[in-house]
Amino acid sequence: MKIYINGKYYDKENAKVSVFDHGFLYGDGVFEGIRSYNRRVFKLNEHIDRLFESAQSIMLKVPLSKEQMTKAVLETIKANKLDNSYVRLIVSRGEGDLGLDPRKCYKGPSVIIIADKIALYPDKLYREGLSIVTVPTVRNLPEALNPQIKSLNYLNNILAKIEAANAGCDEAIMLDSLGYVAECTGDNIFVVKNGHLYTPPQCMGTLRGITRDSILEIARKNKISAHEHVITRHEVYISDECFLTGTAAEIIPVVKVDGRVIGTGKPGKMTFSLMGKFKELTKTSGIKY
Ligand code: PXG
Repeated sequence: MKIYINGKYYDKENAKVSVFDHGFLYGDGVFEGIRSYNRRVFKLNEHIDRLFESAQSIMLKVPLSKEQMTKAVLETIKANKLDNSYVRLIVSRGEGDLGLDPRKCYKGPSVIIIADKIALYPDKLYREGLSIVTVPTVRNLPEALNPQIKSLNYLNNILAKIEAANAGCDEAIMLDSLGYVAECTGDNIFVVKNGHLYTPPQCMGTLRGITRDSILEIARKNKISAHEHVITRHEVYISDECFLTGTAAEIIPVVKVDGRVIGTGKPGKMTFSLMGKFKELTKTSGIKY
């Protein structure tokens, strides 16, 4: 495996950053998770744009231009000879001292690109659906640490993941501070009711997921009525279908929430149809390498 660190490639054993890097000490940095399918990087421009937006919000100057970053991602995937891949793109504040002050990170931010594979769930769960729970940890408040920022500090989501595991589940619904459904730990959530598709708006402490946007785009193209609308737990419980979207998980059906069986207890027609259309989109779009 060849890992990109600040313009050079290292083997996995030698791909190291300093323990004084503020990404490690404080989670001070930003990241993206990106997939490629059949030698095409899916929504690469959208991921690069979101990375730069996260960086802008935390006043982190990305040491590469968007064009250079795009090239570095494509070259790292090629260097690893991967036709299908999962890429982790990281920009950390860089090496500083033990204090919080990012002004002391004199060497400047580090760029790290790892191209690997990922399979979050076994195939069976994509056919049969997940059982998930609502957890006590509330999603970060937008006025504190906005969920639009994909920061290296994912403790909010990791706590929710631990609480899901404690309940015997693989994923968790996180609520916002008002008690509305925000999203899951690493995925956005959709419900289907009477043929209409609903997902929480991004103002509800919800990351504007790129897979989520792809589903809304597919819905629009296929004349499926889709709404960004506040959702309560009740509306999830009484939905006909429910599914999650994310780059790592892709589209995965949900068949049980907090012990309530969703719809028939099997993944629904709309979910399977959108899974198929999403697969098609990943095959036919994206930047070639
Ligand atoms: N919400 C959150 C909180 C995320 O972290 C998504 C939604 C989906 O966004 P995209 O743009 O990928 O459709 C994410 C991204 C994991 C893992 O191991 C998941 C993400 C990032 C890193 C790890 O599940 N999901």
